[in-house]
Amino acid sequence: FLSHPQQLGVVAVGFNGGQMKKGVEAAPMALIEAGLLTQLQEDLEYEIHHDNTVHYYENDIPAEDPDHRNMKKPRAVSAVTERLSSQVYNYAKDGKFVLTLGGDHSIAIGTISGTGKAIRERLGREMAVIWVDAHADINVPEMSPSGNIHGMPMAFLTRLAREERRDIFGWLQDEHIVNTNKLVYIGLRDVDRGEKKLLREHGIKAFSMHDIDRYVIFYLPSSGYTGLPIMVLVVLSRWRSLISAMTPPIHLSFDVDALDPQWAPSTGTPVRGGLTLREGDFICECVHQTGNLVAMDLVEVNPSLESVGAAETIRAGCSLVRSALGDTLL
Ligand code: 6HN
Ligand code: MN
Ligand code: MN
Ligand code: MN
Repeated sequence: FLSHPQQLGVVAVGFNGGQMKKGVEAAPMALIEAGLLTQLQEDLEYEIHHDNTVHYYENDIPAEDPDHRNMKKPRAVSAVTERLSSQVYNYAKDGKFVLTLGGDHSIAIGTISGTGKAIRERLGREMAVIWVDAHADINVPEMSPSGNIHGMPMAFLTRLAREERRDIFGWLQDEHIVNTNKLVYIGLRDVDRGEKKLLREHGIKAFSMHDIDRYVIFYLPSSGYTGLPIMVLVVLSRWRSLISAMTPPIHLSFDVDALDPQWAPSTGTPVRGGLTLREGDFICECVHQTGNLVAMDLVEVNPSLESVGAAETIRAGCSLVRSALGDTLL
């Protein structure tokens, strides 16, 4: 029942408070207007559960929100992600696949805590997280160069960062937490010094762009086809039935800035040297083929940046989601 659940819960999160640039809150509407949900319903035959609302969480955002431990807008991000966590949980506890359209990447504190809790209750298992991003987003507040919480979600989700105050992520309980040995990164190329140290110290698995280039070169046939970057995922998809019993349920958190700015220019923190759209789609297809994907976030599309590239970035985002939801074969 983990493989390709046909029930799809959609949460549209118009939140930008995890970083400083306006515009990322408009992404869910832009993705929906581009036809994403219609495609999932009509082409991929999902039954979609959605409240037809983009949530801005105005009533959860406090008027006063001074910095705390170097974090900007900590109470706003905490309140919004706490609310989002229960929205996601409510879909996931019924066995629905949960698709969350962000919003900046701070919202992953809500989505991953929500699915993590539901999977523990339903299946008695720890969930794995595949984080596809140019960035590791695992800064502990004190070591963040920016104070922007979208660079910190994995730190709170793994408890490498902890805060007792209930209104600043103190609501995160054991059932929400991700084990560092259940986290894998793909696409990293802009990792802060403190983050590198954490990844090393905790032995967190990561496929950097270097690893992707290495496997692409290794597998590159003379035709110039640039598929097959992620050996491990390919292996997973080959022995699906054997491996799926051993593979944990997977939450895929996809930051569109994992793609090269050539394919996704409209994003708040673009970094050159990224994935091609085809490589991004291929990763999503392989994750889908494990049969164990239970949730996906698509974040950091900002249609107001790089106006010429906005439509292209939105199209890329739609393509990634379709790939993760099984739009692979003819
Ligand atoms: N994102 N590592 C930088 C920071 O400010 O902590 C950039 C974070 C980017 C976060 O793209 O989701
Ligand atoms: Mn919604
Ligand atoms: Mn990023
Ligand atoms: Mn990110």
